Amino acid sequence: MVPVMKRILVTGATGQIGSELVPALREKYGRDNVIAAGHRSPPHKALVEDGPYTTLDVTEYTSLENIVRKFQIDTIFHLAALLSAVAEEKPQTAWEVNMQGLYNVLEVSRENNCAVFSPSSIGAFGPGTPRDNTPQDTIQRPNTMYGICKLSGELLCDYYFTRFGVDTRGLRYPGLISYQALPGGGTTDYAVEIFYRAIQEKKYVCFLQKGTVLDMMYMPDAVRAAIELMETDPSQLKHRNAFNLTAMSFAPEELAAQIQKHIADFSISYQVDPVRQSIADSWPRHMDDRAAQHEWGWQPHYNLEEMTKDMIKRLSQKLRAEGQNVT
Ligand code: AKB
Repeated sequence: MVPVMKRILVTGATGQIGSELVPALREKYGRDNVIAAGHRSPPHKALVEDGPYTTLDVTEYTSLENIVRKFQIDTIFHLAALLSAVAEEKPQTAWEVNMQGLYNVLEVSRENNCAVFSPSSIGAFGPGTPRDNTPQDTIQRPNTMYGICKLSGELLCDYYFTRFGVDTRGLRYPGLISYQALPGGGTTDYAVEIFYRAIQEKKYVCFLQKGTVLDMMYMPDAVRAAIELMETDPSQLKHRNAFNLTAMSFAPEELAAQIQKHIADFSISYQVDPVRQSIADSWPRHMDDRAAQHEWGWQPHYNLEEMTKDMIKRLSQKLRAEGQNVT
């Protein structure tokens, strides 16, 4: 039976994915049925004006439980987490937020009969994983705190499904590119920063070296994937936590070349950050996402060319509307 989401909680709602997932869910399920929860006061007025907003620290079980009960939540999109580079700087905080937060969400969902969407990442793989056409089921020995949390999270979600019947589902997201909110602390952030610098200064200093190919996706596809997965009849799903997902793969110089088609005098140079470079070198270049295609019909809409065109257009509009400099 196709699941019905009536009352939805989105944790990490002010983050890169949340800022676009919340409006998409509100459009589909009604503004009052999607409760946005962020760790801090909302950065965009729209989050509060367009529907319910609450502050929440996901490491506090009782606060989470109170919200779930107060709003009679039946589905949680659990996005609150530290990204890879920040997690390497603060591994203890990353474990606390990423693992305790997920554990609390799963426990509250077991007690209150909620379905859970929990994003995994290319970070759940490691240096021993095949980097090209990375299989759905393969070696996973991540060597970063972020990756260890993502892999443990996949396993914990599997456990809550098989042991307690909690309807857990997840995706292994590649690097995500978007114009609304900045990612803040990931290894793939360069692919967002580059657009800001290209539009505002026509030059960008990249912290990953030339030739570093990584899997990537444009945010409208990432948001649609999360909603489509949660709307799928559970009897179709074999790989619940978590599906490989991809849309495009490129190295920094390939993205720069696409940008140059729109901003001819844009230039890229390189100043490598060894921490983020070594994280990137342990991640897949291109995942095999046939399980997602076969089990729930996944298809991306944006490739590198289409994403670049749309990003430049929409980010330029956004920056102009904010009164910021656009060259
Ligand atoms: C990061 O770079 O940490 C994230 C990810 C790929 O999970 N964008």
